Amino acid sequence: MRNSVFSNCGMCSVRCPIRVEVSDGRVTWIEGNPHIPGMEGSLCARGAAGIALLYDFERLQYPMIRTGERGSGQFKRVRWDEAFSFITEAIKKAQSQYGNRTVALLDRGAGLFGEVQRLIVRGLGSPNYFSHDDFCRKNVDLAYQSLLGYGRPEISYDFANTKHMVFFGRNAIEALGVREVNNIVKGLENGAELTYLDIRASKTATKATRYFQIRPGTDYAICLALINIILRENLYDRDFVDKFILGMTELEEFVKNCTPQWAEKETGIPSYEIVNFARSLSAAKPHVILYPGWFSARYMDAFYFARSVIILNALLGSIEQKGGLILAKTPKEVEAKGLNSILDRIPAPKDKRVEAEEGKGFLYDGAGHILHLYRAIKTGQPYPVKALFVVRYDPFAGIPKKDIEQILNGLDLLVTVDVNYSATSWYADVVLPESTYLERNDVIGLQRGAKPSLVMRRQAIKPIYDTKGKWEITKGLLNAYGVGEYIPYETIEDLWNFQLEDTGIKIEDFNKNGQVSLCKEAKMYSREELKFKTPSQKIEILSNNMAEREVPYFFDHQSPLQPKTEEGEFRLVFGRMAVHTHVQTHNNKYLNEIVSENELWINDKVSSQLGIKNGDWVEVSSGDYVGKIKAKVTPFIHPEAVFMYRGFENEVPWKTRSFGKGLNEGKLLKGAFDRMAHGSHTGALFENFVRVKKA
Ligand SMILES: Nc1nc2c(c(=O)[nH]1)N[C@H]1C(S)=C(S)[C@@H](COP(=O)(O)OP(=O)(O)OC[C@H]3O[C@@H](n4cnc5c(=O)[nH]c(N)nc54)[C@H](O)[C@@H]3O)O[C@H]1N2
Ligand SMILES: Nc1nc2c(c(=O)[nH]1)N[C@H]1C(S)=C(S)[C@@H](COP(=O)(O)OP(=O)(O)OC[C@H]3O[C@@H](n4cnc5c(=O)[nH]c(N)nc54)[C@H](O)[C@@H]3O)O[C@H]1N2
Ligand code: SF4
Ligand SMILES: [Mo]
Repeated sequence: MRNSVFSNCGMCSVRCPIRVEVSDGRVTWIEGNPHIPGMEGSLCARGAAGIALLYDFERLQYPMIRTGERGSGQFKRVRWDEAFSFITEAIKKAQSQYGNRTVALLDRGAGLFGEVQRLIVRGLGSPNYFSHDDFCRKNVDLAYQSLLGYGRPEISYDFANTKHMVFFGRNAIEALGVREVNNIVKGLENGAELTYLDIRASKTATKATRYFQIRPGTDYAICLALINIILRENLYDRDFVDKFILGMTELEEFVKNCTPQWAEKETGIPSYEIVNFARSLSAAKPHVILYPGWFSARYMDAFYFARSVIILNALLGSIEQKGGLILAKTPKEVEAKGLNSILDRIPAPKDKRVEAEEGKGFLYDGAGHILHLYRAIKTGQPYPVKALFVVRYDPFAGIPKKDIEQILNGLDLLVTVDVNYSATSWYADVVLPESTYLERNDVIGLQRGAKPSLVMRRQAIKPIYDTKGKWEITKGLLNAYGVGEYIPYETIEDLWNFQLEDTGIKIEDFNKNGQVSLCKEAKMYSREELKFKTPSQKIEILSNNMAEREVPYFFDHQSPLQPKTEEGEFRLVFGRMAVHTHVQTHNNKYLNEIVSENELWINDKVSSQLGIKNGDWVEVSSGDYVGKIKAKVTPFIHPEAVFMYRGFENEVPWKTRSFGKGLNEGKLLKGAFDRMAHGSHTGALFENFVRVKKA
């Protein structure tokens, strides 16, 4: 028997709509959902390799409790009820000593189906929900919130209709989401320009109209210069600026010395190029997109950099504009009723989150700051966090051993919920195996955008091993803890029906293609109707929110430290590759066959001074850690930096295909997990220097 299931990919957090073919109970084919615009049947390599994850013997198969020392890899198989009671007992013990708030949950991210993870922590009476965003998109998110009152997930980019797109190290062609890439390509085919700035020529550079090899850590300087030129030469959209932007006088004053000549010294990009760039942006306005990036936890000034990019969009009038940035509409704004929230059924805890106890000078939101969480675990300040759940996230795969040890020393209980043998699971006290995305149902999610829709991830086949879906794990945990009434649903259909109550939408409505739109046409506001979600309903350069948290509105660009390259010192930079998702796919049978090791990109001129040739083994060191990797000598990287693709050198022997292959960039990040970026307290992962020498 053969049937088709519409669902969502789970091989990365983009969650592309997919069609899954099942023949005689086996998944035989996955493709992009042909009914969804932008997908048109396409899928990336990782999405296609979902079948290899499903049928992988080297993934989690049953719940486990640790029996040996942490890190010994000794576990015993247990029943689910045993695992839940063990966890409950440990949590009650910790809470009786330190209060309910001593429990925290660290989540890869809320995303489409993320409400469930929040239920665990709230159900256990703690406010301490954290997402991984601090090492990913948080600066962009906080910057959008400060200026527009909208968060990053509420902004979409109309690449297909733009005239000029600008990517600052946004390597969209490799670090990809399928729909986004398809739309970028459509835009290029329609004649759009692409200006790309990166310290190295990535695959995206090969598609660019204009590529600038920028000096690492200086994107903020070029943005300030662009603002300077746009204001000085009156290149902005006066109508938009007059209607919406508050703080123009202060902005003008702030950028007055940020001339193109000054920016040339900082960035290495000729001043006339910067001037021409500003003029070409203005010529294409308002159909321009300056993309403030996705992974933005790179440099100490990343929050202010993200603000400057959003300000540039505003000056060019590209917000809520065809071919520009588009604001998400709530169900109410499109005259529909949204999903009922399960979270709202659970009383909000009265305790304050960890960082809410940490005074002012930085922004935060409901997804917390990981670095504050780590500090609370390590030092007990502002209060002890003793029990940690880590869900769909593998933080220990990307940080130095010493940081792992300090975190473990502070914890009485570490529980992981994963599908794979993650590095973090290796050290956990209890490991809870989730069913893969092809074997489970998830709660219904809201896909935001100008045309919001509801999305359902459906089980294609029954779980192969003794694993559960996230909502079942949550229900089991809360039951064992004695608060089962928070999730009173016996089946996923009961839960979906609760979510859909009064929406006029039924479960069967998802049968056709897996999604239900909440309106017929995309909704866009005209400039007469447009209001922002800030207190003033305008774009607040002088942000009320920042004033309240005592965060300065402006921040001077600081020239980045110069490594002594002649002595083999470099800034360490890393990124994603098209065929892998971070760490999680390196052991995937298909993807591992395609790429199983990384190399170190190093500039050809510098490498010749150091006697390093293409293909040589080199030693890369940071503090007392030394790793080995092969050199890729190339003119296509800035001389101050070395680069590697991330996530290699898996240390968990359970995963035999990827064990020990390549080099892990995370081990080289000494001190990075104690460093907090200006204004946002996010990570700043590219502020590390390493030594490179021939091995
Ligand atoms: N295939 C694949 N796609 C993915 C992911 C994945 O794991 N695999 N992960 C997803 C996730 S979670 C994220 S956060 C996004 C990340 O999306 P991106 O941020 O686009 O991806 P990265 O690979 O981190 O890109 C980093 C680029 O920044 C450059 N860079 C370093 N320093 C500077 C600098 O000072 N200035 C400029 N202009 N560039 C600099 C690096 O050379 C590199 O090319 O990708 C998403 N998409
Ligand atoms: N050193 C270093 N640190 C980084 C980065 C870096 O480049 N280098 N990048 C930062 C960024 S931008 C990001 S987004 C993060 C990414 O870091 P991670 O989120 O840790 O990266 P992934 O490899 O995607 O791992 C996610 C975990 O989720 C598990 N998983 C996959 N599918 C499922 C599922 O369906 N259910 C459950 N329960 N688990 C699942 C995987 O097995 C894996 O253990 O790292 C951040 N930190
Ligand atoms: S971008 Fe690729 S891996 Fe990510 S959800 Fe889409 S198909 Fe899956
Ligand atoms: Mo990310």
